[in-house]
Parts: sequence; C-alpha cells; structure tokens
Amino acid sequence: MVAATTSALPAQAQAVQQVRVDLGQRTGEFLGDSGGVLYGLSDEGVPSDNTLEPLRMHSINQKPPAGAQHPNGDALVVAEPFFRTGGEYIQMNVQDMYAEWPYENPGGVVPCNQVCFDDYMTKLAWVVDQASRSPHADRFVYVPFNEPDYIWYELGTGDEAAYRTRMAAYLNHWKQAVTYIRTHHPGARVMGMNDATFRHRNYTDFLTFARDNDVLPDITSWHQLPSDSLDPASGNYFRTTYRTYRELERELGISPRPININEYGGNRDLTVPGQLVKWTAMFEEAKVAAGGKAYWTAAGGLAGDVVQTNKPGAGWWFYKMYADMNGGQTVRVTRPDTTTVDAMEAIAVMDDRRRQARIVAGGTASDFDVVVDGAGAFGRRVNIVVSATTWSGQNSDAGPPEVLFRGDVTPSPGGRVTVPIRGLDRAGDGGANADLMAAYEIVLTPGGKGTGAPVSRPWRAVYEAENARITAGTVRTQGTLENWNGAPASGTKDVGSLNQADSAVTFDVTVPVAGRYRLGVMYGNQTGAHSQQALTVNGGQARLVDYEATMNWTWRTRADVVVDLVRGRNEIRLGKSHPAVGTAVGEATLDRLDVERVTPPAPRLYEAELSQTTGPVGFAYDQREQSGSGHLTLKRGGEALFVVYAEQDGYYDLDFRHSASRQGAVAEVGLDRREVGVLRGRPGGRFWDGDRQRLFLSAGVNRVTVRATAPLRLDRVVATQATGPVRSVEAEDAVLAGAAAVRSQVNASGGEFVGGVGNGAANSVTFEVLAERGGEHMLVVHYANDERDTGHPYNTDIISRPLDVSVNGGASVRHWFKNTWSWSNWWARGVPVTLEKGRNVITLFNDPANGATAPDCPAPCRPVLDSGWAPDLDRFEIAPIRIS
Ligand SMILES: [Ca+2]
Ligand SMILES: [Ca+2]
Ligand SMILES: [Ca+2]
Repeated sequence: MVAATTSALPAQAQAVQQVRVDLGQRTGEFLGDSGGVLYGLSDEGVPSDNTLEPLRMHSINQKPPAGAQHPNGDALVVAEPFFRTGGEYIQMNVQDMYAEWPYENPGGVVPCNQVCFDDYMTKLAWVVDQASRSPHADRFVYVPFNEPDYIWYELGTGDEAAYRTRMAAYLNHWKQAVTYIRTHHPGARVMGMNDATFRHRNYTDFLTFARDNDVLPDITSWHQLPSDSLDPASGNYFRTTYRTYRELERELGISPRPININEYGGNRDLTVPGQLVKWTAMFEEAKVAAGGKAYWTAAGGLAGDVVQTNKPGAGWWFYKMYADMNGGQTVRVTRPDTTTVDAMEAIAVMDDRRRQARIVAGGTASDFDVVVDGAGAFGRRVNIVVSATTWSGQNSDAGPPEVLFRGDVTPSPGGRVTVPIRGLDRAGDGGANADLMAAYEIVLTPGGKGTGAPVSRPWRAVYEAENARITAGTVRTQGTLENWNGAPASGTKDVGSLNQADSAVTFDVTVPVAGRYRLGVMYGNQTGAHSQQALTVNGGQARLVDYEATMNWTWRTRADVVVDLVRGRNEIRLGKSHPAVGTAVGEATLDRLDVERVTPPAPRLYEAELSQTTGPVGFAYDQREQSGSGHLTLKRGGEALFVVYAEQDGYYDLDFRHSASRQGAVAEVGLDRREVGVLRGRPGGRFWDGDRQRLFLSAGVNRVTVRATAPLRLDRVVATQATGPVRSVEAEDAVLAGAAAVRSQVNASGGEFVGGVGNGAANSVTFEVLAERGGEHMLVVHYANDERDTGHPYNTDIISRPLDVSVNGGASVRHWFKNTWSWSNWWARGVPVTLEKGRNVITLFNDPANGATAPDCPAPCRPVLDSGWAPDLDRFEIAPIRIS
C-alpha cells in the first residue's frame, strides 16, 4: 500500500500567516446558531433525520401552510422532523402564500395599496389561524414581509420623496400586520424588517416607528448575500452592518434584539467548507442568535449540504464540526488578515466540562499556523487531532473529515502550541498548499495517555480540467468574488461545450507506483438524462463513462471509475468520441479529476471522547489502555451519539469498546433512534471489553447511540464493512395491479422498472418476502422521480413523491422520495418496515386520500399538498436491521 503516513506535525516555517487562538480569553457562550437554512427541509424525511440531529440546528425558514411560492417545504409538515431532531423555531415568510417571485402585487402599484394589503391580510389571517392551532404554535416565528426594500414597497430607492411615501405605507402595514398577529396568536414572535440589504436609513425609520407604536420585532432580521458581506472595505460588510445596527438600537433606546441573518451566502459560498467558515465565524463573533443559508437552487437538501436524502456533502461535515463546538465558550481569535475581502476566518472554543478546545479554520489557499496560547491547561502533553473537509461537489457525497494528524505534543513553557496547516498531501494541481475550499478542525485534549496509531491515507492527486490539454472545449469561469452567485467550481473554472466530434480533455497524471487507481471525475450534465464520455488510458482500450444527470451544467457530482495506471506519467483522455466505441451520448462539463490509489476498505474509528453527548456523561483522559486520548464515563441516562458513515447501504460490524463493573446489560445501543441491542458488562476481565453489533446501515450518515442503563466507561466504536442476508427484488418481477406497468429504461436495473403507480390504492406493486426472523427490516427502494412544478426564477421547484407502504395488509405508512433530477437517475432510499417471521406481503402504492390537504386555503395556494403519483420503482432490497 502506498500511503502518506504522518507521525509528526509538518515542520514550522517562518513565512506563513498565523491565526492566534488564546484559550484564556473567553468571549462568551458558543451559540452555534448559524447553521439554519431557507427551504432546507422539503418533506417528512427529506432530508433524513440522520442528517438533521447531529447539526444541532437552531432555526429554519419555510413557507406558511399551503403556500403557493414553492411546491413543498410547508412549515407545518417539516415542523415534525425539525423539532424532533432538536430545532428551536421555524420562521414563516407570510408572503410565500403567493405564487410568483417577486410576489405578485394584487394592487398593481408601488407601494402596496389597499387592494394589495386587503389581499395580504386574507393570507395573514389564514397563516395565523393555521400556526396558532398547531401543537408547535409557540415555535413559529412570523416574517410578515420579505425583502420590502425590493418587493411591493421598493424601499431601497434613492429617490427620497418616493422613499418617504413608500416607507409610510410599509410602516402602516407593518403595524397592522403585527397587531393582527399579536391579537390572534398571543405570545407569537415576529421578525423584521427582513430587508435584502441592510440600510441605515431604512432600519432607523423602521425601528423609530416600531418603538413609538409598540410594534418592535421580537427578532431583527436582514439578508447578507453578496461577497461584499465579507469585504472589510464595503458598507455591506457584515461586521459593519452589525455594529451599525447595534449602535442604532442604543441611539433609539431599544433593548438589543436577537438578530437572525436569515439568508446568507451566494451560490459560490454554499456547499464550500472554506467559504462557510467565513460566514459562520463572523456571525459567531457577533453572537448573532441565528443565521440561515439562502435558497438558490433546490429544496430539501440543507442548501446543497445533503446529497440525495441521507448522504453528507463536505458542507454537511463543516456544519458538523461547527455543531461539535456546542457546550464550549468562544475564545479570542486574532486573524492574520482583517483588511482583505474573503480572507481566512476561524472559530475557537474552550470547553471546560469536556476538557477540549476546538478550532475550525480555513478559507485560504496560503499555508497557515494555528498558534494556540493557554494550552498548558491540558497538562504537560496535549493531544491534537487535525482533520479537514474539502469541497466534494454540490451533488456527490463526502466521507468524514480526513484526519491529517493525530498525536501528542508538548506545549512550550508558556503554554503555547503551534499547529501548522499545510496541504492535504495531494499531488497534482495546488495540492501542496492549504486548500482554499477546505475547513480544518483542530481538537486539543489532555495528552500523555492512550494510544493513537499514525495516520495513514491513500495516495491522492487532483488535476483541474482547465489546466489539462483541451481540444474543442471552452474554459469558463464560475463563481468568484465578483460573480458571487455563480456556482462554485474547483479552481473557479471548468471546461464545457465538449460537444464536437474531436472534443476532449486530456490529463497528464503522474503516479508513484503501477496499480489500480480510482478516477473521480467531477462533472456536470444538464442534458436531463445519462450522458457519456469516451475514456482512454495511455491510448489503450476505450470505454464509455456514464454520467448521471445533474441539476444543471454547474451543479456537480462525481463519477468514479477504476483504472490501471503505470508508474510515472499516464495520459487520461475524456472525449466526445473514439473510433473504438463511437460517439458518446450527450455531453458533460468537466471541473476536476481526482486520482486515488485503490486500497482495501479500512475500518472507521470513532472515539467516544469526541462524540456528541447528552445527560450525565463525564470525560476522562486517564487510562493508559484507552484508544485516542480519552474515554467517556456514562451514568444511567447518559448518552453518546456517534455519526457513523457508510459508503453504501449494507451491513457493518460495529465494535464497541467499553468497561463496566456490573455484570449484564449496561447500555442500550440505538440506530437512528431505534433500539437495536445492548452492551454487556463483564467485570473482572480485561479493563476494556468488546461488544459487536452487525447492523444494516444506510448509505451516508447513521446515528449510533449508546445510552447507559448502568454506569460504564466507553472508549470508542469501530465500523467495518460486513455482509448479511440482503434480499433483492426487481420491481418488474412483482405483482402489478391497476395502472402499474413495466417499462423499459436502459439505466434501470434489469433494463426495466414499474411506472404508473399512484392516484389510488388499486394501482400497486406487491411482492413477497421470507423473513428468517420477525422484527424491523430496512426496505431500500431504488426509484426515480423527476416531477417538478412550473418553474421559479432561481429554484428548480422539485417535488418529492410519496409512497404508501403496507405490510401484510396492515395500515400503510407514507414515505417521501426526493426528486432525482432525471427520470433516468435511479437513487436508493431505505425505509423501515416490521416483518413477521416467515412469509410477508409488501404492497406499495400512493393513495391521495393519505395525503395532507388544505381545502380552505386562500388562493393562490396549494389545497393538495402531496403529489398523487408514486416514484418510478426499479428494485427493492430487504434486510434485517440487526443480525446477531
Ligand atoms: Ca476546475
Ligand atoms: Ca477513546
Ligand atoms: Ca428493475
């Protein structure tokens, strides 16, 4: 195996920039409330609870019940998953009752006139009626007007006379709306003024009026969207708008409101860890009580951070690093560059209870040192774990952050530790330097005890398509500081228009040894169906590489191909055609080629002391035999939550390392909040015992919990791929009823699928399963769904399709299947079913009678919330969730 093995921190150098962290200078409780999102949830289960709970999200912004603005994301619907996974409150943009963007103005004039406002009040009355009767009534926050500087009132005008007229109308309407809400929904919170851009003039007039008329917002909100939000020289720099706003409150004698920057970031920022750290660090420094990613593309995926429904992108792992700071106190961070737009940022916390310091830094292509003062608090030896998550494309999943260094260091006599952050040890383009698109996490704990194996990683290289040899193709620049709402691209560029017979991109790839390598082609495919390119390695046998459809040309995913390479230089060509295989179907844009040495799948290790905990849990760092730097001491009711990553749907062995003084069951093991087993104490033996659970995990993230029923110590969990009794059934082999019919599709398993399911229980798919034992099983549904609404200026308006699942004729359970971008993209989603021992009959359908409706909603609105159709069904896998 060729690997980059690290047993020491990289050498320190004189010339690199330094970010300083002083663990002795506390700046307040870590809030961690900026992981919110606009339309990040679209349906029950989309995205999955697994992707929500570990992020400890504070607030989200969704449409009011039955709103016409988007086909999904109804606040009442997503309230259930959001609140059960720990969310605090949901904002509703009342005007999202309207269908158009910008919102249709029923009066036809600016500012909104009486016709307009009367119509608005019918909408507001509906929203208040629905929200106030919800079991979550106290957790909805009203946003009466959205971007009034732009919509209906156009308060952003530079014409002072027009401004005064418009602002007077707006303030009058604000007062009436807020009064209505507070009268009819006592205790409800109101947020405003929610301008697209913060303006001193507008907020001065708004706050003065609101103070004098007793209609102050409970939460103040505005948006920070363009890159100048990150520019110290700009009036729109967030640190400036924040300071201006707080000064305004003081001048006006208004008590400090919580602030929610409920839309932040452009497309070039979203999904990119190195950009996300810049935004969240500013918000955390200001102790902004909440912030949310903007909605530029598609609903139901946390603004691109969740791929499909349960797979994490790199951005998801960034927000997990951020959430893991929860419980700490922020400490002083001194940035190396406070004057340049888009410069690096960092957040740092000290957590006395856990005895951990956590730092997340990044967003720079220049190497840097993290200089930590106050590290003497951890003792004479400090354990350091450095890991990184870097951009994985908008629609391809990312594994857990890669550990770059793990080991003990000795602080200087003054308590200083310097952690050099260099490249990700990748060959090829730019890999030697710190990664601009990456966020780096540094965790400090007491060292000196425990065992940590040196870090071993497969050899990797990255090659930008725009730097390769290009024939009949066009290099395009994507998201940049100036083009802030362009999609991000690796190196800001990609290669498109590869649609001529001789179009090709040829990479010169140099590898250290001959052998098998995985090529990760980062591409975009807006053709709506699978497309292809002809691949040759060193002029050898050609083959066609298949590319799933993506949302558009710049919404990238990764196609993996395994090839044999020779030692030294290799020529890898991706072209439109090749004499041996003919012309490829369709076309694709190319952003980057990742090259990775194929190594055997390695177990993944999760240290308990780095897990998320609740209840009576202590952190100990005193056992010489422990793995990592420490372990947990759980008392009855204490819980550790591990985010366990699975490359694919399938069985994994989970090995729990623990110790207890009591014989027998000492803890419950949970998978995705279902109990699946117990840990047993074996006192008198070795200090650390092991228990193994073989569980069926879902591709992406899984929540594995250990909840103590008696005191125990918990050291770590190791997950290793395993095998088990997975049964597979092609949908076309099932019993079809009614309109359900077999159809052909080249990318479907077996070349066929079943369509026409839906619009009544009679149109169904039924198949039998023999279960060796009764209990919970996972039903993995392979499906396609490209239903969309009529379109939207900046969103794809995708629609999730429901499937009613009935076992042995019992009551059906409804699950939602997210849009797959194309009718030929076959994705998989596992849903739990309970089977009896022996023969079981599973029936799938979509009965619209099982869908939610809102028959009395005021037009334009959506009286029927769910699609009447089921997704197209390709095949199913059925597997017991746990096998002993
Ligand atoms: Ca590129
Ligand atoms: Ca441990
Ligand atoms: Ca099939």
